[in-house]
Amino acid sequence: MSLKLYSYWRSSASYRVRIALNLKGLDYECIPINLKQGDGQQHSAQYDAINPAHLVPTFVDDDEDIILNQSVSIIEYLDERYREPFPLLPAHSVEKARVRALAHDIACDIQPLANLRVLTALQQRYDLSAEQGADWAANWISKGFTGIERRLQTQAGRYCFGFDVTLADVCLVPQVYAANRFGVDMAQFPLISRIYEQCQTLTAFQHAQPEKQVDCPSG
Ligand SMILES: N[C@@H](CCC(=O)N[C@@H](CS)C(=O)NCC(=O)O)C(=O)O
Repeated sequence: MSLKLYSYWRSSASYRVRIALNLKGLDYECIPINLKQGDGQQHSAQYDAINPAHLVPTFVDDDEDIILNQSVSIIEYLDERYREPFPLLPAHSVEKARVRALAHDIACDIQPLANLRVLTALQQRYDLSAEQGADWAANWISKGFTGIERRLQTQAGRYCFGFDVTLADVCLVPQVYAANRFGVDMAQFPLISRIYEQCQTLTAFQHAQPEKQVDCPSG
């Protein structure tokens, strides 16, 4: 198979790309990178050769000799390459910028604060407990979701933007998964919760769920 995704079942950034690959109807090989095994397989010499940032996901297209990191860039690449019938970014420049902004609210301003290496550093350098680490993550997710919930009040339809799935929904769903994991009270965010539930009715989102992945311990 020419398309490969180096992924970790519980990684929200990997989850975004899995959803996009499914929405585009693309068959791909999932290569698990266990972030928790030993010192973390993301730091192995083998993985370093394809992703020196030591983060998942990494997308590989052997036929095209392409190796890409950064989930949002990977999704935008897939969307340009396989645009129809379900484009993930609107054609209009202002709408496109709004969709990207919401995606970046999540991918740039929320997720990095609750990443594994950040939580590990807080625990190792500053002696935080696992519970305090989860509280830190929940705090930043809640703050980010508060702004997103307000923004959605003026622009949401069935999904984040109107009635078509966009890059924003593809980023939102994995972040809600992480929010639940860290104990965020999602009752504070009814619109986000409704869009999350709506997306979960689609098979592309269902098949990308962490629990459905080959490397999920209980999967
Ligand atoms: N901005 C990157 C974030 C990638 C990222 O943070 N991946 C996490 C999992 S969601 C990771 O690999 N963490 C490993 C670590 O922190 O050591 C993207 O969107 O691809």
